[in-house]
Amino acid sequence: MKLLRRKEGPSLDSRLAALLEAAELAEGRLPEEAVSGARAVAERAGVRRTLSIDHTVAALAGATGSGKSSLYNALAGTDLAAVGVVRPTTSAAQAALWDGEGSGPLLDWLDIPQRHPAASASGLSGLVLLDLPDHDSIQVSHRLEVDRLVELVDLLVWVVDPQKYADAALHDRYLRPLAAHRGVMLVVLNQVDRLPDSAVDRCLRDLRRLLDEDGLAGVPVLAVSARTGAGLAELRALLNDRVAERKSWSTRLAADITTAAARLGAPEETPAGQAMDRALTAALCEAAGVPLVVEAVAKGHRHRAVVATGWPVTRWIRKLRPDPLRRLRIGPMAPTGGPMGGPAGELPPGRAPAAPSGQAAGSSGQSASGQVIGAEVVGRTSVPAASAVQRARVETAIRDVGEAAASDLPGPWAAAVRQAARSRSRELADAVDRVVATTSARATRRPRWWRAVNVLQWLVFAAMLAGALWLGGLFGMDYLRLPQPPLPTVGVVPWPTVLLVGGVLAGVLIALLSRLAAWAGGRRRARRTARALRTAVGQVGDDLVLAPVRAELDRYARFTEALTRARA
Ligand SMILES: Nc1nc2c(ncn2[C@@H]2O[C@H](COP(=O)(O)OP(=O)(O)OP(=O)(O)O)[C@@H](O)[C@H]2O)c(=O)[nH]1
Ligand SMILES: [Mg+2]
Repeated sequence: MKLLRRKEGPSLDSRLAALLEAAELAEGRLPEEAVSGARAVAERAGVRRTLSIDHTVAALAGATGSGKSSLYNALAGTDLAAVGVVRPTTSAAQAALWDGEGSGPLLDWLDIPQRHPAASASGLSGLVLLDLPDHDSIQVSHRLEVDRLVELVDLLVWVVDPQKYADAALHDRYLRPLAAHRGVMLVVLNQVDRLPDSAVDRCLRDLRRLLDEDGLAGVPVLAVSARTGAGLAELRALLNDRVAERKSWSTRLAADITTAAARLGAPEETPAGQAMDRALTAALCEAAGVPLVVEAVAKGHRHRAVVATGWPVTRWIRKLRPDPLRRLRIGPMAPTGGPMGGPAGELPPGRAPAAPSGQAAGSSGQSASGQVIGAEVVGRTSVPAASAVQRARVETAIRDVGEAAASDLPGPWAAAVRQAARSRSRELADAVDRVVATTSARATRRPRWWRAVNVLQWLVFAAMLAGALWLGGLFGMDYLRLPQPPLPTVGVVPWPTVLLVGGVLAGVLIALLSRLAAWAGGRRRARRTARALRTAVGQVGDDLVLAPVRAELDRYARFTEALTRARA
């Protein structure tokens, strides 16, 4: 008769490893008692397996007066335990040993100093039978002792009597929570000699029904009498089977793992991460002043084009005006190489706050915390700080990312995911500003044709100057009434006039054409920069918001995977 069959499946080792892994991953996410409970199970299992597995520890547990000690004596074949009329009688657990050699360390671990060899020679070799105090005791120490040992023993024999078998204390506190341990449980209805024969069956049926309701279907129930010895042979045979199998210890540990894993949660499908990055990128771009920067890229390009290719006579006027992009401290001339980091004071792109520590000390008007409002700081662009509305939009986008990712997760994990979305938001302002500075600085590269046009402008300017000087010379000679030298002409127009007027017209024309080209070029650059900025800012959002969320989702996926392995 093999009532106790261990399911084929992953080994205890791999299930234990999986449970520990799940506990580790759940650390800080799930209630501490569930996590530490799982760790305790793993630890207990680790110890139990190093102790004698040739011995099976069975505990007689039950209410006071149910007859545990009487049954213990009956099985042991000698009066080892005191049986009393004054309740409760047994106050400390004691052990009866059948071939107890080598069980010392096991009993030390169980912390049971009272050990006696059993007198009966009726098989049961390897059984360590414990007589426990009562679980429903008025003595708290009894209850604690029972609870401690119920957690450790290999086999639980619940002893009930016809009066108290339906006791709520037994069913609510012990039997139902131990439903996963039904493979290592027996229930003994003792004192059946006190019932008329017809009532025994009725009593057994009722007890069976209660046990089924507790989730303990399949747990053997035996009717015995410690006094008359009725049913004791069956009980002995059942115990003998379990002891001979030498499997109760591992079945018990497996049930412990199942219970601990269930306390950690049910493994669920990991939801697919949803892409909320579009809204986040848009909000970050707005807050970082990307539209402003893009406009400045176009204007800056035109500005520099005019300075480089404009008519030399008038281009200096343009030089007096500042470069729109450099005014934002963006570009190769801007000190972008400086220290960029530093703590961002507020949530999203409050540019301007955060002074790198180096500057914080020197400048005036800065608080001790290093917050500088409105001050220009080397290494940061001077794009105006994000407005409250823009910051709120970023916060909303971050929250949406967290909510979307957390939507299908169980409570504590959802909270962890939401927290992950926010975890690095303080770094966003700095990081976004940095990529805005570096990405848009690339738009300040000067096209090669500017240089060619510039050379051409100066050649035309030289021709114009030559014409002017030539005409000036002719004017001077005329003034001094000197004879006029012969004048070369183009058609009827003299050469110096051609040079002067042609130079002016050509210079202005070249400047106008260049301006047209620069206008188109500026637009092209602005478009390209806008794209590059969206990509770069999107990457920052990905690194600082989505990546932590992905990491947490991945952690949850690994957790459920470990939990599934632990439960197998
Ligand atoms: N009629 C009858 N009386 C029994 C039987 N088993 C035990 N008793 C009596 O019930 C009383 C209690 O028995 P114990 O063995 O001390 O009960 P216990 O469960 O060890 O009680 P605690 O140590 O207080 O938890 C004693 O008077 C026993 O003689 C039985 O099978 N039939
Ligand atoms: Mg007793």
